[in-house]
Amino acid sequence: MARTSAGPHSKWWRSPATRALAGVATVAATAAVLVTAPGADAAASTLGAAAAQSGRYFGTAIAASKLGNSAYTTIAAREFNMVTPENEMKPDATEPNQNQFNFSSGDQIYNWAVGHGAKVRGHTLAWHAQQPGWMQNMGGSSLRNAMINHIQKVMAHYQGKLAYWDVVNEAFNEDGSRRSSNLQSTGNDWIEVAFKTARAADPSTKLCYNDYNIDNWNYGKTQGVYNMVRDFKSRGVPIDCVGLQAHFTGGSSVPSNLQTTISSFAALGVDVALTEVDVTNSSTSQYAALTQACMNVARCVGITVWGVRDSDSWRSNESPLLFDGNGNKKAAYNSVLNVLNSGGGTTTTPTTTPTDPTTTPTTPTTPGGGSCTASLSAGQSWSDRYNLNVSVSGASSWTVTMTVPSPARISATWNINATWPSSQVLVATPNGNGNNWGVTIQHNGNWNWPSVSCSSS
Ligand code: 9MR
Repeated sequence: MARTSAGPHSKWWRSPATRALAGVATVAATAAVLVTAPGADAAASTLGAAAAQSGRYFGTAIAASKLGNSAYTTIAAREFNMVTPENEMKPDATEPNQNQFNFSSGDQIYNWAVGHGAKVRGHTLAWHAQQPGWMQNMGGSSLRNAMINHIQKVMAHYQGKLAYWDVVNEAFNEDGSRRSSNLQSTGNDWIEVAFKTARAADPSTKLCYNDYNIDNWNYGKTQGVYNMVRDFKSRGVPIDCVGLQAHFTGGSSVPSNLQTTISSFAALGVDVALTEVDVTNSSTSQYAALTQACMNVARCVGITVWGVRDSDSWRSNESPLLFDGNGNKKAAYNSVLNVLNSGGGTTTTPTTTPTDPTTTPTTPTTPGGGSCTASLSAGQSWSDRYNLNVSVSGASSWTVTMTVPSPARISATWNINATWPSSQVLVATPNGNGNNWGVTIQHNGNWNWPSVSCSSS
């Protein structure tokens, strides 16, 4: 069955810059230009549509228990195009007994979201809180193994379906040191083990670290997380995104250097998102400021508010969301919508064009007396990624090994059984549905096609 993780039907992915460039196939390839974000499009009337004008999403946390409430679902379906399950994909929900999994509530939210044209952000796989009772009492290698098994099984269930996964949540102290927890006590490498496990379990989804109080660039915790991400990037530990929860409630407020924090993380080569936004009494200026900070950084991919109406908030006494308890739009709603509609300031967009690469790395081989050929042809391309179609001929039982040139990586596959010896190497075998299949490749600046070899048996 064909599938992509973020295919052409995505309603938030393609930016106006991408659309503009798509018809200009011969722009010089390597320079970067400053592209003024939109303003030309007519103003959009929902948060999701307004964010989509710049290729971003606008999301909310959804609770499965409220999906029967039509006042709630009417707003949620109309306004948001990214959904985070508020509690339903957390370890206590998905693995209530060891190695016995329950995806009913998580699936309910997933199905509701995709049924309403939204994507889903998985939240969360490894966390010191909301662990099931059996896990809370564990330590050492048995906990390490249980964490690995949890990540593998939960990600397998949602394989190819989620846009992002919060792999690790809230693992740092306020001073930038690691938070002590049973997971931390299994060894300082537990976070990178979690990310490596996650990449192998589902290479099609983006893997995020998520935390609160990492919005202020001058704060110890922000620096601690930044240093971890920088270290992971330098050592090739897979990480694709950082989530700033951005809870500006409980006494905190939007720092003036929020944009510096976002752009500093982005400069490490990760997506950045504001993942759990709420603001005490819905200050219009603070909502506008946080939205503008995201809009001003090309790689700030979206904003999620932590609930639909004030009455849905975990801090409802602070009335921190964009709709009141009766479902009316608040002043902060309009301030966010206006910023989304007026576009960012000036964003840097690479102009490497989606021209078709010129190499033709079809590599027939004849091991074991058999023979097969894997032929590549260009599929759709976007500013950040492209599809390749693969057609195998000469054998019905084959193994194709595909190696993408660093720093490109394969982010989705369809119509094959896939294994991943490394994040750069895909081994494909037939899934019983013919010999035509494909991949999506995040080029990360390298448009050269992968090399392939085919062996038959
Ligand atoms: O909103 C969630 C609330 O319903 C739960 O009771 C709580 C339990 O820990 O988790 C809340 O969501 C948290 C999120 O998962 C991680 N960041 C902080 C959020 C607010 O506490």
